[in-house]
Amino acid sequence: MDKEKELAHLFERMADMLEFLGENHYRVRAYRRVAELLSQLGEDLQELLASGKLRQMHGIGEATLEKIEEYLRTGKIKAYEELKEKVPEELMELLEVPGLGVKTLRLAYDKLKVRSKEEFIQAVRSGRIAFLPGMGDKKVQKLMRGLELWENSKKRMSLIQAYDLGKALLKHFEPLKDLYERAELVGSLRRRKETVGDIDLLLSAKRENWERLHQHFVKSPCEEVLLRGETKSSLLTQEGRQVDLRTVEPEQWGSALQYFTGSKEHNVRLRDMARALGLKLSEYGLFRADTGERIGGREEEEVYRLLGMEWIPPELRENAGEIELAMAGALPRLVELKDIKGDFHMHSNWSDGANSLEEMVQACYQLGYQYMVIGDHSQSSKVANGLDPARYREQFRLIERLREQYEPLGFYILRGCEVDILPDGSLDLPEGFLEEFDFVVASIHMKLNQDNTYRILKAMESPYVNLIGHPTGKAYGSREGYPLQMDKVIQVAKETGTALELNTPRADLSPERIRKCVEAGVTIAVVTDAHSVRHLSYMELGVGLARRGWATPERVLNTQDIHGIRKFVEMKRKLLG
Ligand code: DGT
Ligand code: CA
Ligand code: CA
Ligand code: ZN
Repeated sequence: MDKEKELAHLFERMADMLEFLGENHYRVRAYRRVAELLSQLGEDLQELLASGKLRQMHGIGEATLEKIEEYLRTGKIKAYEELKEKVPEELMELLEVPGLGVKTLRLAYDKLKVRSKEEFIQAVRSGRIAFLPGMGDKKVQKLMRGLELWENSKKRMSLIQAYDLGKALLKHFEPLKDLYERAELVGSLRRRKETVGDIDLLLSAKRENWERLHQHFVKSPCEEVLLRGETKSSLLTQEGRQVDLRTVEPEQWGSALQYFTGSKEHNVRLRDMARALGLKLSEYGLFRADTGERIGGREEEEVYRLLGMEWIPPELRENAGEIELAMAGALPRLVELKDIKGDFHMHSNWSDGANSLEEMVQACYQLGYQYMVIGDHSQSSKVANGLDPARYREQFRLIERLREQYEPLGFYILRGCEVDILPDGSLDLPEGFLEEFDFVVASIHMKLNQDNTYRILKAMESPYVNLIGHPTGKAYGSREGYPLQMDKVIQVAKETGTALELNTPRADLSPERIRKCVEAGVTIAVVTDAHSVRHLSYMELGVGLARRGWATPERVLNTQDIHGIRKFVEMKRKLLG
């Protein structure tokens, strides 16, 4: 599909450039129409060309056909190359800025001698843009906001942000559920990538309903509608995030789901394999290359099966060895949300959480867990209202009372803490006191700019530390994490029977590092680090991140029942005590 896309983009660009040059608007419109047609063909371009169907499409004239053929033959379009000599192409990128049109751009070019993106942004920020005719205060402000949104949209969002946005989108479509068969968030969000560029929603529906679905989509609260088509629409949310909607026929569901889930690398590999089998795979289905006969595509499993492999979980689709294993029927059984029996890291309003301990307990129980560890901060974390031993003891009494209520229901509340690892590697609570907890998480919260390997190694030597919280110090969006000798951490974690944390909101522990832990036989714990009841439900994303690291149930502490957890704690105490 790549050629069609590139071509659509070229025609759109040419339309912009022609408009910029003051070309008559019928001609400009004709180019835009071609771009739109190309971006939603519904069939392979080469085939449409060969069969003569393209020629018959309304809006495709001789000159256009020539350009398309020229591009397919040479990879270039001469008319486009010529336009590029007359118009600074990079200025055209600015047309993505909400509220900025060709007219303003042209004025800035003529009157302010703006020749590049940077110069334009500079002209807006410095206020020079206000000298253009017709540029009132309101318009300048709108442009400033537009630029901000645009720059924001170039940044990637966190998995959690994307998930929340995606869920809201699915909800937006619920009232229309009679108009479509299936709906799924696809792209990097379905693959549970730790950062997401844009949100992709796929709907399968009868063709006669597409129009209404797209209509409903562009009516959702948004900043700007970027594209409104028959198969694809895009919009920019009020936070400046792009959302794409695609509609397909019910019988295309499987192949479209496969295609739009990606990754691109995985798809390219898969298409090559199809070709080697004499088949052709696209978002429209799986076809015989010679006769064009359609042999499948309604279900995703079917697509993989017809290519001679097991269905591959979306989190693994990065062309990182998963295809070979799927061919051999040897994919690992990955951890799943339904394997998860508890959460080890969360905060209540005893420290910096938003909800009471009672509320956190109730929420965990309702999630169907068998146990939970409450882990409020220790005393050194002053900003987080950390607890000293006296307050922890007070909390223990409350836990005692709650246990009377919950244990008969088969739900276990473990006394825990998130104890600070101090700069010298010692712990923020005395060993004698740590012994009173059922489960201890130890984390670094200060001096984040140095190699902190020694602190983590020392903390793991304590018989009472069961889990190293956010071991790499990574915080989404703000910090990359401190230098860390991961191999040493893995080795000592294994020797001491200490688990390493996969912290969901921070996406701490990259897939590569999880894979290393899994291979080394180190236990990881997936936690939500919830600071409110709502955060607890992000466990699903934590599990997704673990799956991206090929984590199997045996390697994930949360898959063990309460006896397993107690044994895990006891073993370490015996080993090092
Ligand atoms: P993102 O949005 O940057 O986090 O990453 P994705 O993977 O969601 O990428 P996106 O939104 O551009 O496209 C969604 C999926 O559609 C992508 O994972 C694979 C498929 N796709 C998009 N463009 C192409 C393409 O040019 N070639 C192939 N083979 N697949 C594509
Ligand atoms: Ca995407
Ligand atoms: Ca997209
Ligand atoms: Zn922490």
